[in-house]
Amino acid sequence: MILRDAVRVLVSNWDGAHTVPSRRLYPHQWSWDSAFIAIGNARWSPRRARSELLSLFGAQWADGRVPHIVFNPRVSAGSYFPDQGFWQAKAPSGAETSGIVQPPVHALAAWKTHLAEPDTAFLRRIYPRLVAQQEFLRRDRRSPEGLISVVHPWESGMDNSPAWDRPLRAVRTGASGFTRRDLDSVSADERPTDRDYAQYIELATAYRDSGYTDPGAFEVEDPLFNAAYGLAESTLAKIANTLGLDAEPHEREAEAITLAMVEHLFDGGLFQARDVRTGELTDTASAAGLTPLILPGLPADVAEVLIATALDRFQIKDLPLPSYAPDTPEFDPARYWRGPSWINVSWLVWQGLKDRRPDLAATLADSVLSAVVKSGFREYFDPYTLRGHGCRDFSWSAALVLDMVAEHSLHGLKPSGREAGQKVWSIGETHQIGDHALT
Ligand code: 2M8
Repeated sequence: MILRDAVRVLVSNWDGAHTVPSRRLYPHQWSWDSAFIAIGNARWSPRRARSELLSLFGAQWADGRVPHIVFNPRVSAGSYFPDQGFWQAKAPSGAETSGIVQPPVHALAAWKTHLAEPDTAFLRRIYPRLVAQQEFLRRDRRSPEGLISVVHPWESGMDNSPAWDRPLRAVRTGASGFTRRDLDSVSADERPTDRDYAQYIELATAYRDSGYTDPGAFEVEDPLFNAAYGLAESTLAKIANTLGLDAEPHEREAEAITLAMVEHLFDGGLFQARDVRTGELTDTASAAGLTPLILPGLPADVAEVLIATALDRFQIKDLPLPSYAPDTPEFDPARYWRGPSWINVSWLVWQGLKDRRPDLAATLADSVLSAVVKSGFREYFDPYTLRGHGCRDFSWSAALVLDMVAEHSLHGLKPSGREAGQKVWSIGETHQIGDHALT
């Protein structure tokens, strides 16, 4: 049964206070993974969801940044590259961390955790930390246009997306003398190339050597990152209201970033990334460009255009959202962020469709669940064959499936039965696992 299997993955990847994305490939704590994992854990163990978020924010830096990796000192250095020796960074708590960030989807995770089991003490504890996370981005990363930039492809979360090919042309490929560990467990044709890695290390080294202050040769405004930032502000408004605090500054900020995104990034039927160094839009077709659908204040006409693009270029009636449009020469159905379907990006778009087009949201959820039924909780999937790629037992795949199933039962949707003889998910079946009943 899919719900039990999802919980089994999360339990076996649990490390006492947080969850690793994958035992072998990613044996530490990752920032946006923990947010997605908390969203899933909230469905069966809100206690674990709170712990996931609080442990991550325990490694927050004094400047408010939430590092993209918090290293587990009990895991041998060298089991992941680049390790703590490379980053040379420490949080005030003493935790060894990286020095870059990831999309700020954590306010949403905190809010969903609270909704699953109301806990104002938890909200009170995490709210100032979530605010500091946003303040870091405003202070260090905001352009005159009002948009937030990322200074490394790893910060976008969609590491080797074709959207970064052009901005990366400005980056040297000189870094050498390092050993990749990802290829120990995943085949090279499903991962970034050695050239990509040389550039990642070049950029991370320059940023580290500047004391994590100066953006190097890569500085882009990514639509997914900015949408997450905007959604965080709308969510902080809800949290502030619940705590009896002033919500208005958050509402204003959410509105401002939404307008700035529409004005500067919306082009050609979807949101583009903008290269801050050249001022040019990337003119690409990443699924990141559909994620602004999660912004509650997105103008209805813009949302309609995005939905038309999702139907036409990303074929969401038939496929579990590809990470890059299949009608492009760059599309690769098996290589990492260059085309395969990823459950977190599909989940974000699904969130954005739920109120606007519940029929399409249901279809998308159905495709995602079909991929999991066929191939298990893999890291990513060929959108056409649903074959699984990357690592197995991947935490956010399990977590977000739990969330999708739980919400769908609320909509009273029926299992599709697309896989002959196999239930895609069962509605009305209840399992008592952890603190909560899974329905
Ligand atoms: C992937 O990124 C890491 C670097 O941060 C890697 O390739 O080693 C990405 O998919 C990223 O979005 C994700 O957070 C991370 C852990 O799952 O893996």
